[in-house]
Amino acid sequence: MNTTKFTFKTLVLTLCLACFFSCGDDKKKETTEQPVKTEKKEEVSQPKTIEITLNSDDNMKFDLSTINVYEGQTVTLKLVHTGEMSKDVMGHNFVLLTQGTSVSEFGNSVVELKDNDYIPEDTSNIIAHTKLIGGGESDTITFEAPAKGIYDFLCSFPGHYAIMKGKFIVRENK
Ligand SMILES: [Cu+2]
Repeated sequence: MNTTKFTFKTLVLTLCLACFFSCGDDKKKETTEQPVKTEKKEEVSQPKTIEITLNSDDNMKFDLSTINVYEGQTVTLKLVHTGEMSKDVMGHNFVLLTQGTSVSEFGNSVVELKDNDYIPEDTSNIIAHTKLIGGGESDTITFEAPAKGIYDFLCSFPGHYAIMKGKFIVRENK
């Protein structure tokens, strides 16, 4: 009997030791995999609509240099002119260009188009735009966010795009 008990104890002890050493590795793996679990928390779908206010002023400036939205969102953008100058001398608009359209080339191509508020007849390079406004005025537009990517926006009043421009960033909606 004693011999049997001793053998059994030895067997249990050996198994425990074997388990202790092999389990050590598994615990390390679990620790390094933890950051993957936290990523799942960010998979919250974004709201379907987003409202953006873009201010412009008598100093020829927008108050935003980047606008962030998510793919699939309906964007309501309100352009406000907080200054007092008329649209003939300090007019502002918001023009969102398609990818691959150069801000400077577009800006230069519309300088003669005062009668059409500096918007070309062919709008194939424009995703969305407001009307041209002067001090104290505002204009609100609603459009669907384009596919994920980085787009340029500008004010197309002659000469303004040098300062009045920015990036419209569309992120993937997970
Ligand atoms: Cu402007």
